[in-house]
This record gives sequence, structure tokens and C-alpha cells, in this order.
Amino acid sequence: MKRSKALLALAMAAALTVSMTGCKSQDSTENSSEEVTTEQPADTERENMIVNGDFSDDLTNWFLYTNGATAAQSVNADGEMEIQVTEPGTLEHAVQPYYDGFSLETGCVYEFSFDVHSTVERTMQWRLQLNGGDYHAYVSDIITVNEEVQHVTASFTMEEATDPAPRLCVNMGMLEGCPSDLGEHTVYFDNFALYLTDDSGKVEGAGGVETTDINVNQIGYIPDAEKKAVVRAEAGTEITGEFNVVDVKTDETVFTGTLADAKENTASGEQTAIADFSELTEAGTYKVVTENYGESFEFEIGEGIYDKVMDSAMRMFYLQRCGSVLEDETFGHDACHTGGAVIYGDTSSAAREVTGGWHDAGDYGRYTVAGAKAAADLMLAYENYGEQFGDDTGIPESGNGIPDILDEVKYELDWMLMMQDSETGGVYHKITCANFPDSVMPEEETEQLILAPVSTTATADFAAVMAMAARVYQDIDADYQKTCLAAAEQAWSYLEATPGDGKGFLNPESIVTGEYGDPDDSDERYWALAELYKTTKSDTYLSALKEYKAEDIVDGLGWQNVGLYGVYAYLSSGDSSDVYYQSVESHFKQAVDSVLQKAEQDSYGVTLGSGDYYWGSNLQAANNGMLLLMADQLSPNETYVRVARQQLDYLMGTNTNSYCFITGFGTLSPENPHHRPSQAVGSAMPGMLIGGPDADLDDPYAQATLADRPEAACYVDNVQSYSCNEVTIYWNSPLVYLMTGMEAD
Ligand code: G3I
Ligand code: 9MR
Ligand code: ZN
Repeated sequence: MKRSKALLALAMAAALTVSMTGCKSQDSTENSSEEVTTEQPADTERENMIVNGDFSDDLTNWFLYTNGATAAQSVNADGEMEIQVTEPGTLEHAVQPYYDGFSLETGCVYEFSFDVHSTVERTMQWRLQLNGGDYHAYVSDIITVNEEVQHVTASFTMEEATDPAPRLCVNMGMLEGCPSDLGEHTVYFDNFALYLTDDSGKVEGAGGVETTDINVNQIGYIPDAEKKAVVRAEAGTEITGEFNVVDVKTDETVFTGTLADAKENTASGEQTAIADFSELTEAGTYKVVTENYGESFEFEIGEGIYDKVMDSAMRMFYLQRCGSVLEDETFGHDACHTGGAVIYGDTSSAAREVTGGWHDAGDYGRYTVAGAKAAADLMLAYENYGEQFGDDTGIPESGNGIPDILDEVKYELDWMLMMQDSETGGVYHKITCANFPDSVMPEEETEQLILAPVSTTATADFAAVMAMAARVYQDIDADYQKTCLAAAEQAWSYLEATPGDGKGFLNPESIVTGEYGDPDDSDERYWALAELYKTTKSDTYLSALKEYKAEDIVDGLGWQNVGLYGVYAYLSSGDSSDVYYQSVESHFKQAVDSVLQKAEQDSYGVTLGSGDYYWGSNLQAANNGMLLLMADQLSPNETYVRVARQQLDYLMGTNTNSYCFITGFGTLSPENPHHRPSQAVGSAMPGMLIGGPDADLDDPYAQATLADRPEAACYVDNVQSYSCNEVTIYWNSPLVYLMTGMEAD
């Protein structure tokens, strides 16, 4: 806070109406009743909703977004926030200082103000806006600033639905009305203030979502499976009594049991008890009813109850396809991302064609390590449960005599082959634009595509997956088998000549899309060797594999830690009398046991312990379920299958959030996934597993709405919350594996 300027600003207030003219923002009056006032906040006791609006705590809470521009943010000796613009870029929001962490409530009147001056005369636009989706402003104005300190103030009513996490920002890129030769300059801000001036018109919101205190698998249970509902009450209270299972068609009670295993569940901060109705095997539609804890959502018991979910979960891959025309009533679109790609840092490189593959997630990037995990899961599902996959799912290749799942995976593999540098064998880490796109359909993302540098993790994952493909497609397409094997071997040669650098891939300057970083590539190398060995049975790969001590393998079935894929490939093909084999086997069993232990401790039976609810926690649950089924393949065990099933139950509704985490299925499911096609079309694509609870609160919306919640409850169905409500191909792929395994069992 610079006191002299603040006083000056008070003195200048009268001149405001004049200084705030200039070009009016289009959305300044559209969404709010706004008027420019010259009043000063009379009541100094009112609480300023902008914490550190005077920069007395340096830049705490303040950030700078740039997109194709060069600018720097600092607090100067006068206590003002300085934005030094070197290159203003071309977009309005190319330079954008911003602040999150306040809320705007329907019907309330607010007063917003700040001080500003600039070394050159220019226009800029301040905004209080939705922080996601179309980023529209609730209130905004374009102002012209110059060397004189100007006190900007506006009063407005929040006309839209309460927003618990809007963003205050100033667009300082090239705005209409800005001098075209706007060169290097500095803009100074101070004394940001937002006061609630009148809450008499406050409209209470529609309220939160309706959850239940008896949580079940909302899709349902296979007749001979274990069936458990989890009843909850406040921590510290008792749960006792009976429960009934009621047939919703006849309203008759078909099963009565006693609530058991009452205990406190740490991750969700609740008291819980179990209603076990496994004995009920008759097909039908039911709900669990209690006297004191309400009733559950409906669910089914029956054969084939996951079929529709399975079809949708597989169709998601088709609908994520990049580079070809998609046929779909709702999500169909023209071919996207067909413009050539340039190689990062090589300005002379001619644009090259890198088309195809699946869009990663809610964004349209294509990332090698992420794609490898997804492709591997689908190939494993086919290798282990091949008879379950048909040739008639309605993709363009249906009816070609090849199971559709293999056609779908080939779509990804064909793209991956283009990601390999044919000279060195190294594989590019990703292909994306420099920034994430707006909430548009994919063909509307038309910025330059860039191939980010080769990484050893991408190259090793590629080698592993191509070696798998050489197995999976050998009876289907001999030429393809050869291509895949040659690509895998060339990638391995690259890795032999290129040791890991201990840092792994880091986003190069100016590329801000997903990093998928991983400093340790030993598990990726292990996986590559194990798949190459499984496919070729060559001693060269086996002896290289044996260089890795079993206890050093970094476990995981993720995009970052992949060691268990390698372990599985080796255990399913190696010589079990070998001492090395036995050491790997016991390492594998330890990993499986630790997963089982977690499930044992959690009331919902999920294999997540304290500290496991981070970004993509649903992936951990799905992966652990898949791991248990893989363990069952190696050494059949009912406990493995039972606990794997619990992971599916958790994902489909037996969780503290009462959500079936798969879009379009169950009674309560995510309707607002962070997924650009769903956002553009206005309805959630069905069959997508969302990321789930993330106790690290990795986005502004989560920070604003989920603070202080127990770990497992850090979930919100909001489009802005990319850290808990996004979707990815590699979250759907273990779900496909898990559902397939359950149906096969
Ligand atoms: O592995 C560590 C674990 O050991 C540790 O205990 C835990 C504690 O927080 O962190 C774990 O690392 C996590 C890492 O994912 C691996 O799972 C990080 O916390 C977590 O922040 C990180 O999140 C990733 C996120 O990008 C941010 O990098 C997600 O897994 C990943 O799915 C997500 O990927 C994005 C892409 O960048 C862009 N496309 C969409 C996609 C999905 O949101
Ligand atoms: O939409 C992006 C999502 O796909 C990513 O997972 C996420 C994290 O990398 O980032 C999202 O993009 C956000 C960006 O990081 C910050 N500005 C808001 C973007 C979301 O709309
Ligand atoms: Zn595309």
C-alpha cells in the first residue's frame, strides 16, 4: 500500500466518471446491473474480501498468467504491484494478473475498487469472472490509464448463481483501443478492494447435491458377488440396528440383516457400519432401507449389469480419437489437429504429420506416457479376457473380423509410431499446442502443434507397448507385428545409448500443457525389457532385465510409476524355478499384500490409505483392482477377486461422496466433467471415470470449496475443478480392465 497514492486517489474520485469512459466492454452490462459510482467506502470496518489487496504481504495470493507475451510481476518499493510488460502479445488476456479466493453471492451488491497508473497511455480491462468454462465476466470494464493515479470504482449486483470461486483479473494484452505500438511499459496497481455493501437481496442457492447415508454400488452387483452397503453417521456416534433390502418394484422386503462392524473411518471422518446382503442373489432392482439412517439409492442385482457401462467406457476411446471425422449424434465432429507439427526449438523444421491417437483427457494433448498406459491396459484386458471382446461395438472398423478393442488400440499405436524419431529411435514426449485451449470442440483448436523433446520415459514406455503389440497382433497382422517389434527394438537401442538424466522431462519454456514428469526412468526401462523378453524370449533382454534387483523396482501401474507392468510381463513368461524369478515374485506379492491391507482398513473397502487421495485417486483405486486381477491370473485367489470387486463398488458409488464416479451411470454421477467436448456440447459424455477426491486441492475451485474436508471427501462435481473432475483415457482403461475381469470371473 502506498499511502500517498491512496490519499491522492481519494482526491481524484470526483474525476472518475471521465477517466472511466473509453470503449465499453461488451459484457460489462450484460450479466450484471452495474453503475460507475464515485462513492468511497465510508465504513472502514467492512471486511475487504481481497486479502492482500494492498500488497503489504508482497505478492501473496496474486499471480500472473501470460499467453504468448512477456511480462513480469513484482511489488515495488512503494508497495504497488508492478506489471512490467515487455511484449504484450496478441490476445486480450495475453498478460493477466489475477487473484482467486473470494465469492460472489446471488442478489448481493458489491463495491469493487483499485488504484492504477501506467508509464504509457493504454487501455486494459478489469474483470470479476467465472474461472473456467467460457470465463465470462460477471462485471467488467475497459479503462484507459496513464501516468496519473486513477481510483477505479464500480458497484454491481451479482445477478447470476452464487460463485464460490470467481477470479479477479486484469486483461493487459492487446485490447481494442490500445496504441498498436504499445511497447515496453509498466503498469502499477494498488489497494484492490471488494466490499459487500448490501445483502438484503441475497438469494439462497438451490443447495448442494442430494447424497445418502447408505452408500452402495449404484449400478449393482453380479448375483454371486459379495454385496455390502456402508451406513454412515457422524464420527463419535453409534450405529446399531437392522437393515432391510427392499424390492423397489413390489415394495417388499426381501432380506433383513443386522448392521455390523461399526467403526470410525479415518479417511472420511465418519462412523460407519456394514450392511452385508451377499446372500441375496435374486435378480431385481433394490434399495437398502434403515429406520435411523435413511435409505440407499437404487441398484440392480443381475448378470451382465456392467455391459452398458462397459460399452460406454470403450466408446469414450473412440470419441477421444484425434485426426479423423467422428460419427456420433452428440459428439461427432470434423477431423481435428490435422495441421503439421513442428519440433520444439527447431525453427527450421518443416511441419510434419503426426495425426491420430486419442486426446488425452479434458484437453486435446496427446502425451506418449499417458497413451502408453491406456493402450497397455486395453491390450492386457484383451490378452487375459479376449473372448469377451466382440467386433460389433459400432466403431468404423466393426465387422472387419478383428475385435474392436484391438482396432481401437491400433488407432493409438499408429499415432505412437509417428511419435518416434526414425533416425535415433527416441520418442517425443508429447504433441500439444503451447497452451491449453478454450472450452471448444477439438477441431477448433487450431494453434501450432509442437512436438516436445524426446524423453527416456516416453521412449521406454513406447518400447514396452510396441513389444506388447508385437505379441497381441501377431496372429492378426503379420506386417504390423514386424513394424511394432522393429520400433520397440529401435527404441531400446536409443535407451541403451541414452542413460536417464535424473530429471526426466520438464516442460520447455513457453509450453504449459501437461508435463507428465518423472525423474526416475528405471521402472520404464524395466517394463520395456520385460515386454521385449516376453515377446521375443531373447536372452539378451533377460540378462539385461536381471540387472535390476527386485527390491529396487518402482511399483505402479500408472503413467509415472510402471514397474508392476514389467513385473507382470516377466512373471507371466519367465522360468519360475529361477532364483531371480522368485525374488521378483515375492516383490510382487508384497505389493499385492500392501494393497489388500489398505482395503482391510477402510470401511468402504477401497485400497486407498492416508495420503493416497491425490490427483486422480480414482486411478489408484482402479489400478489396484486391476493389479489384484492380474495377481489372480498368476495365482488364482478368491480374496484378490473379492477386493478387486470392492474397488469397482467404490468407483460406482460405495464411497463417502455418494457418487457413482462414471458419467451417465448411477443415480448421482458427475454432470460437469472438466472435458472440453462435454463442455462445448453442454452435456457430459457418458462412460467416463472422473479423477475423484484430491485432498491436495490442486485447482482454485477446489481450494475455494473443499478446504477442511476429510481426505476422501475432497470431491466436487464442478467443471472448473480439473483436479477432481477431469477425465482421462488412462483412468478409463483400468476401469475397462476391471469391469471385464469382473464379468469374466
Ligand atoms: O506419486 C506421488 C506420491 O508418491 C505422493 O504421495 C503424492 C502426494 O501428493 O503425489 C504423487 O504424485 C502425484 C502425481 O500426479 C502422480 O500420481 C501428484 O501429487 C499429482 O499432483 C500429479 O497429478 C497429475 C496432474 O496431471 C498434475 O501433474 C495427475 O496424475 C495427472 O493425471 C494430470 O494429468 C493431466 C495432464 O497434465 C494434462 N491432461 C489432463 C490430465 C488429467 O488431469
Ligand atoms: O484444462 C486443463 C486440464 O486439462 C489440465 O489437467 C489442467 C492441469 O494441467 O489444466 C487445465 O487447464 C487449466 C490451466 O492449467 C490453468 N488455467 C485454467 C485451465 C482450465 O480451464
Ligand atoms: Zn484432435
